[in-house]
Amino acid sequence: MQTFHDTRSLLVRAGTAVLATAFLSASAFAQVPRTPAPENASVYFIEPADGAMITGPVRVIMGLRNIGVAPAGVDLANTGHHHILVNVSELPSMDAPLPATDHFRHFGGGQTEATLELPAGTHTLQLLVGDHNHIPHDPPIISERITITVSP
Ligand SMILES: [Cu+2]
Repeated sequence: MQTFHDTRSLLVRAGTAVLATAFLSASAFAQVPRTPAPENASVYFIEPADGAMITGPVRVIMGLRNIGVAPAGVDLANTGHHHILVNVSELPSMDAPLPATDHFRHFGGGQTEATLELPAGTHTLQLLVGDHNHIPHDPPIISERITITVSP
C-alpha cells in the first residue's frame, strides 16, 4: 500500500510540474520582446534556384547577408537560425515562436545546408530566420518564396 501511495503522489507532483512549466513558457513567450533585425539583413536561397527541376532529395543551401548564425537558445546580438517553410502559403504570426511541423523545419543547430525528402510534385520553399526563441525578427528576415518540382 505504501508503494502505491508513493507512486501516486509522485505522479501528481509530476503532473503539476508539467502544468507549471507550460504556464511559465506561455507567459514567458507573451512577454518576450521581438529581436530587432540587424540593418539590411536578408536571407536567400543559394540552392535550389526558383523553378528548379530536381530528382531525388532536395539539397538546400541557405544564405544570409548582414546577420550571423547562432544555434537556437543562444542569445547573441545580430544572429538567428534558419527555418525552411515547406508549402506554406499563409505566414504564421510573426510575434510568436514558429511551429515545428513538416511545414516549418527548424535548423536550431545553426545549419546552413539541409536535405529535404519531398514527394514528387511541385513544392514551395521559403526561408525565415528566427531568433534564439524561434521568433522572427522585427521586421522579419524572410526570403522570396520559390517553387521547385521534384520528379518522380
Ligand atoms: Cu527555430
